[in-house]
Amino acid sequence: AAEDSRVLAIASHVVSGYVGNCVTTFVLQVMGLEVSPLNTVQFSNHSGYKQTKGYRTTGAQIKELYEGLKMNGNDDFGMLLTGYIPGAEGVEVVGEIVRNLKERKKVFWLLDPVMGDQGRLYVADDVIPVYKSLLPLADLIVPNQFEAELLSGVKVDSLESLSQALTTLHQTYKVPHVIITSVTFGTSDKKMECAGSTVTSTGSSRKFVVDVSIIDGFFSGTGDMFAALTMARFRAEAEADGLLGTASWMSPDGVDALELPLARAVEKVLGSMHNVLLKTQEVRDRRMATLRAAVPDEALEERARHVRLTKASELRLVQSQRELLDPGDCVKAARL
Ligand code: PXL
Repeated sequence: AAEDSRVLAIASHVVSGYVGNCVTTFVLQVMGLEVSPLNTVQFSNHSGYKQTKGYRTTGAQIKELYEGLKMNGNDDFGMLLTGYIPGAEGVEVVGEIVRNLKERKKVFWLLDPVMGDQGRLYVADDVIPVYKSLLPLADLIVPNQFEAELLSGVKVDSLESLSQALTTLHQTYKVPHVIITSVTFGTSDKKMECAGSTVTSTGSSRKFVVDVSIIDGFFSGTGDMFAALTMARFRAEAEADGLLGTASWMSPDGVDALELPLARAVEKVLGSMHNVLLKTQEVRDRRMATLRAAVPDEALEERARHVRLTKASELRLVQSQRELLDPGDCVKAARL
């Protein structure tokens, strides 16, 4: 049904550039889904620039916007995608919204528990217990390595501990689908792992892992691109398997890990992301060559040098519509 393809996207907004809902909205629309962005912050640009202006949406303001949606019957969402929410009261309100939506109809919640990366927290400490309390409401969570460790208590430093973290996340929070999006074991700077799993009706899980090649540079918004593409691709694969009307799009018992809709979706997501990032890198390198020919790095203050590189590294989403739509077939999952 048409309304099942409407997505409520709760994440940040930037006036210039691409992170949060600026990524999610474009990606989901290109993929043919209706999206309603509810912005948790409005900043001039993302935090990678190291200088920014703007303001946060309060918990009360998020609630007010949701009340307005309900008032006009514009709350008929089939899916909910949540990303960066800066404070605990905002996360609590999002929990109330999810409960309210799920009481009335089946809604699929893809929760990106945005808390930090590479050992560093970028939300307030008190956000962690709130996310932990809400995880049992989620259908799919997409933590990065740091967030997966924080939520599971498992130190992820090998394929075995990666598999254990997936099991622990399923068992602790009763989440049917989990993807740990970017894992490095410190042994290579060329490769990372993306691992996922779905629980079966008997409670065990089937797991897969994908090798991802790292593209040099620093890109913001890649987690948001991953979540939005995963929403669109997982929905399409679940629909192909006739699972859309079922609880959490759960596959029947006995499906091989590599035949899971989640695994097929992740292969396509990572295929597209690789090609979007290659294009982004190419454009960045061309721009930087031009900029440096006019004004060499040495002629600039450190801050100006950083800002121009950060700007040149913005995701080239508008230029990558083909890459989003055509994932190629180079990325293959393996059983974990
Ligand atoms: O997901 C990346 C992101 C989201 N929202 C804001 C950000 C960033 C990354 O820099 O600054 C506001």
